[in-house]
Amino acid sequence: MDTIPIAAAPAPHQVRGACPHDCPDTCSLITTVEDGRAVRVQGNPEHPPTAGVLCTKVSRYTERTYHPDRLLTPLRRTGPKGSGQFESVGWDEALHDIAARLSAIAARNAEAILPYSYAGTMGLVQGEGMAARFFHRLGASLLDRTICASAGAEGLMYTLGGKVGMRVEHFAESDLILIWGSNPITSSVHFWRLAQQARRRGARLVCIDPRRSETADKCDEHIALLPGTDAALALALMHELVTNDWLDHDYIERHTLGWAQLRERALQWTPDRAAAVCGIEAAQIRALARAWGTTPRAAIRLNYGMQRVRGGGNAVRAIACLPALTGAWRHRAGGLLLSSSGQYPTDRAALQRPDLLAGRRPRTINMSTIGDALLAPASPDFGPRIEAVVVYNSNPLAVAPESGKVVEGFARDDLFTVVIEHFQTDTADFADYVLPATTQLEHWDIHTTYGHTDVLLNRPAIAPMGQARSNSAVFRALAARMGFTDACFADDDLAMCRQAFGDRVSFDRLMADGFAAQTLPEAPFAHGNFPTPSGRCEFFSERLARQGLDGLPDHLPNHEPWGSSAEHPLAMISPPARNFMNSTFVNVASLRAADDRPRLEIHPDDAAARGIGDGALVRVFNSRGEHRCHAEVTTRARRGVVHGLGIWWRKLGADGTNVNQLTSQRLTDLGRAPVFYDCLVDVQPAAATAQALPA
Ligand SMILES: Nc1nc2c(c(=O)[nH]1)N[C@H]1C(S)=C(S)[C@@H](COP(=O)(O)OP(=O)(O)OC[C@H]3O[C@@H](n4cnc5c(=O)[nH]c(N)nc54)[C@H](O)[C@@H]3O)O[C@H]1N2
Ligand SMILES: Nc1nc2c(c(=O)[nH]1)N[C@H]1C(S)=C(S)[C@@H](COP(=O)(O)OP(=O)(O)OC[C@H]3O[C@@H](n4cnc5c(=O)[nH]c(N)nc54)[C@H](O)[C@@H]3O)O[C@H]1N2
Ligand code: SF4
Ligand SMILES: [Mo]
Repeated sequence: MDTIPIAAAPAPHQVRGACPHDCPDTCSLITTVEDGRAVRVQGNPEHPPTAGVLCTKVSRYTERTYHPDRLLTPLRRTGPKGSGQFESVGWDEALHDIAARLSAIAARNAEAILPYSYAGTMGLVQGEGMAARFFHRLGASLLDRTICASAGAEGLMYTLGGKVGMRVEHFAESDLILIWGSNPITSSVHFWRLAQQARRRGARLVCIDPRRSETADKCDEHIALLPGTDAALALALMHELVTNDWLDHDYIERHTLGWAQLRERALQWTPDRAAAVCGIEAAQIRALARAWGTTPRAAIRLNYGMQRVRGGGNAVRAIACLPALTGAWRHRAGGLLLSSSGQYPTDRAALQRPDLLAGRRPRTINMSTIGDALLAPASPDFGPRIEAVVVYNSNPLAVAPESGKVVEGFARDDLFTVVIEHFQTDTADFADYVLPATTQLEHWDIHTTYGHTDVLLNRPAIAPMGQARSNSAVFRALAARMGFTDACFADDDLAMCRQAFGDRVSFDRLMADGFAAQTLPEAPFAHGNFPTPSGRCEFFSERLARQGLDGLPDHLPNHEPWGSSAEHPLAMISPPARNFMNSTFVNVASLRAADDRPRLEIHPDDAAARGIGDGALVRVFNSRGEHRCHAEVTTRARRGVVHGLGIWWRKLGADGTNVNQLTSQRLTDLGRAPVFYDCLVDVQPAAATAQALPA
């Protein structure tokens, strides 16, 4: 049974929580506490999407929580930026100094202050809850949180009307599942469970991914296209649907917009043309089209892996048209799911209080180009130079593109940086103050997800470690120091959990069970009703056309298309590693035992052509930089494409860099998102390079 007073609980007991990580599965957690110490974190068997199972990472959550390197006191920098030299200080002193520094900057121009945060926790309270109130009241620059999903989100918004789609549980009843740009065995293991249920019933699973991922290994078919060519594939599938008349004319007529135009575009994409662009066989495209066109309960699990390229938004648009063409949406086990997060009645205004801006309209800084932003001088276009950054729930030194510039920006001596963290990350090394944060076992929060559609409540299981405070407690204290007296700064975390949904979700149920399911339609678009302006699936988007953009989806070649550079002939993608969560968990010993050093997967032919043996130290390079890691010679890589898995901590790598040393700050077609997987490089044995250097 759950208990609220933590220290008072004598006997071993269990506390219900929610996994905070940026994973579509958002599991319901059960933490066993003995003598005030969390001894086990397990999946809640009563929560259907969790089904009693957690991934390897989070089943090690106690190891991370009680890690000997947990930050337990506030720290003030004593050495040069980046050196990692700090001294312990008291909260009073730290908060006093930080408030004074921020107040002084705000007195000149609050827009010179920037929050930087992402999804270290996906909680609505410890994410953009009290923090948003604080920065709104301050009038700081706004942050455009584009680093993960905004290209796909916009693509979906223009086509289907929002982050909406199939209910994930119904994939178990599908007869054909395209796992497109996703490696669920790594990144969404509960979806994989559903796909296997479908398969046991006879479903066919097709994986569309340049990499022969762990998931591709286990599917019936793998289509290993070149990175950034998904729209070409989708358009050629449409070509086949048209020429073979595998179309649901009634559905198209009643529930879609712009079919005549899309049909014409699709007819330009013969399988042969697309095959040449995608680097695959035309026969594979024809077979896939036949399967999609002749299977009523056909479903696509699309994921964000395919939208981290220049044309990512258009690619999502093209793929999102496929279920409407064949009327797959008529069935609850047909359609598409990229994200379910648009299906919550969240009261963001109550949580984040944008009204505290009081008419001010601060500029917006794109988090995906933080390197350039930190280096930008004041100008009429840009506004004031950034003078202070407050980082929480993110590790930009490791995760943001073109890290050479990000490091240069954070190294500025005239930049005041506060990092709220669990650990001394690469980013924390550049802070003026590091403040210790609580983990999910130590604070309240409330969660939506982007996979299933339940709401989850997270209760604290143990007392905060050391002097750690929750993000909201830190921003509450800073607000007080800065003289913000608005009543909302007195709300405690539990009150904020209640505000997130008001009466729209039963808080009693959340308190009792830890989760609450929403009542939603089984087959949301069986009869149209898309949340677009027209209520239809918009093949042609007037909204895009009005912005002077193509109203139809198209294939937009990468910024750095494969084959376009003799100097950098390899395309590099850098998808998640199974045992890490972005850069989180990289410092957890038991997880690193399985993934002991940064690797680059490379095809045997590409390796042989460069004299690279398995396990060799290599330099991966392009015009933006160089990163050293160890080669893994493997047919997981197709010829011409290399994979740098996982977002390593820079300081744990061979030369103090990670793959983002190579990625660019260019953006996607829609959503202003980064293009992590649109990146050309070459690779050489590191030793050979050393010999080639002049004596
Ligand atoms: N274990 C683990 N789980 C995670 C994460 C993690 O770091 N580790 N990260 C979490 C986060 S933040 C997110 S956003 C989600 C991401 O979840 P997904 O988007 O499902 O990401 P991945 O599972 O990495 O799958 C991406 C796949 O896309 C492939 N890919 C790369 N480029 C292309 C392309 O151009 N076209 C196609 N078709 N495929 C391409 C990659 O090879 C990879 O196998 O996962 C979450 N879950
Ligand atoms: N090359 C390459 N780069 C990528 C990607 C890729 O596939 N390839 N993926 C991109 C994607 S999809 C994403 S989402 C981003 C992820 O980028 P981030 O959201 O920055 O993710 P993490 O690296 O996990 O860093 C989260 C940090 O938040 C901290 N944290 C966790 N909980 C709390 C809390 O309650 N309070 C505070 N104060 N801190 C907390 C953790 O300790 C951790 O250091 O990375 C992007 N970068
Ligand atoms: S990371 Fe994903 S699979 Fe693992 S416990 Fe959290 S929600 Fe579940
Ligand atoms: Mo992400």
